[in-house]
Amino acid sequence: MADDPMDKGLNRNSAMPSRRAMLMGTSAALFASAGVPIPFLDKLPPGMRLVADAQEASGAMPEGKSGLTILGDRPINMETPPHLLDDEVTPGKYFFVRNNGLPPDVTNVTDESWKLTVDGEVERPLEMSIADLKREFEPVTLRLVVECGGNGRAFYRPGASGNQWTFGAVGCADWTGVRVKDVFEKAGLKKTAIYTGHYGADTHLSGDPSKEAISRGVPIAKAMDPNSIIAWAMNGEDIPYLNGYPLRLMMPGYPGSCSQKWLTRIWVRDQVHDGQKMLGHSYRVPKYPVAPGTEVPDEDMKIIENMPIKSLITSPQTGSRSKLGEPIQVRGHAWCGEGADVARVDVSMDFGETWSQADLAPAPNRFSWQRFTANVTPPQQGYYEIWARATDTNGVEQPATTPGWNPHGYINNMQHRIAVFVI
Ligand SMILES: Nc1nc2c(c(=O)[nH]1)N[C@H]1C(S)=C(S)[C@@H](COP(=O)(O)O)O[C@H]1N2
Ligand SMILES: [Mo]
Repeated sequence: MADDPMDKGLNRNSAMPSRRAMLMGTSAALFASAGVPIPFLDKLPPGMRLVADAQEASGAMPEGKSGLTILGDRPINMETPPHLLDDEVTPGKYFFVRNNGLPPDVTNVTDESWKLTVDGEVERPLEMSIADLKREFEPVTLRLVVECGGNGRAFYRPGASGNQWTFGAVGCADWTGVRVKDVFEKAGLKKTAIYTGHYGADTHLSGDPSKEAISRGVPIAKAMDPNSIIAWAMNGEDIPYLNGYPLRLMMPGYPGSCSQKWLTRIWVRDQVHDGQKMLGHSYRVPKYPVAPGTEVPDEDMKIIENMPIKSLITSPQTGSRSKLGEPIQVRGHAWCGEGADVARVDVSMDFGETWSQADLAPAPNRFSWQRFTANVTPPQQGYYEIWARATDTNGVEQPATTPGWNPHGYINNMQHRIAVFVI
């Protein structure tokens, strides 16, 4: 035989997995030895592995949450399996949770009792209840993405410490609140105002009350963006407890860490905020590309601002089956930070050899994710991977594998890949 199937990992007739399959990892070996063909295997770029089956959720699910994958319980961190993010608007029960400390006691909180302070470089420091916010400013509802800066950390090599987020530290909901800008205009920003510093009511893991769990900030221009809001509702209801009830900031397009939960204070600063997790290597990446594993000095790190172009396949669920000849409808979302919009999404079923353009629904407002849909019809039975690749209006597209390595594994916007079996 001229074309030796062993070389393609399609080892139908032997109990032994082919060498190529073994080199590519256990899943390929498994499929090949079980006699499942992998029709486009010869297109799989060298060094890439087949997608492993979906992770199962484990541990006790906190009240109000469902189906999430628990990464840790002190502090509690949970990500959402991609197929549970299929809704246009992520329901509260599926919204991921990223906590740096211990959530506050909010049992007796009311709209009158919860107070927000705005102070620092302002003419008139304010202390307002949620009732005051609702009364004094125009309410707005915006559909906004929250994505953790560390989403995708699990895929960097060498790995970084911290939560091993895969794809699901992201969600998109309808948030209702008031513009930070309107509140700042009431307080009157001084000319010296250049940055914000955010504080929440959660406590440091050590229990030390003088320490913050996290206190991040943004440049004043970002805070003054009309899409930056102080929100008291998510999807028309109270914000879920673990997502910041009763009040949180939303700084969409920036790493999720800028969207302070259980918000109690915005300190307007005359310098770049130096709160907990603003300095050192926290939420920072090297100013220049570095080789994987490089130790980067603090002064060569810069603060992450806009999040990169990204997409997620939310249907079908990875590992699912479909019938030969029936088109598979591929659905998902695409989003990006400031400075660009989503221009297009393409999908591939042959390990990135060829791509077809998906339909892209318009966004209801800036910083929402956008639905994409495409049909693919695999040509024969077997194992396939569906890959999605979003491109922004600057022509920047998602990389096939991890982008530039950085010490803490931030802003990984590599393409999402799912496995499907055609039977
Ligand atoms: N008060 C407070 N706000 C916080 C955090 C926190 O630990 N405490 N985590 C931040 C981080 S790192 C992220 S990614 C988002 C996650 O929002 P979510 O838990 O609602 O999904 O909240 C941010 N706001
Ligand atoms: Mo985060």
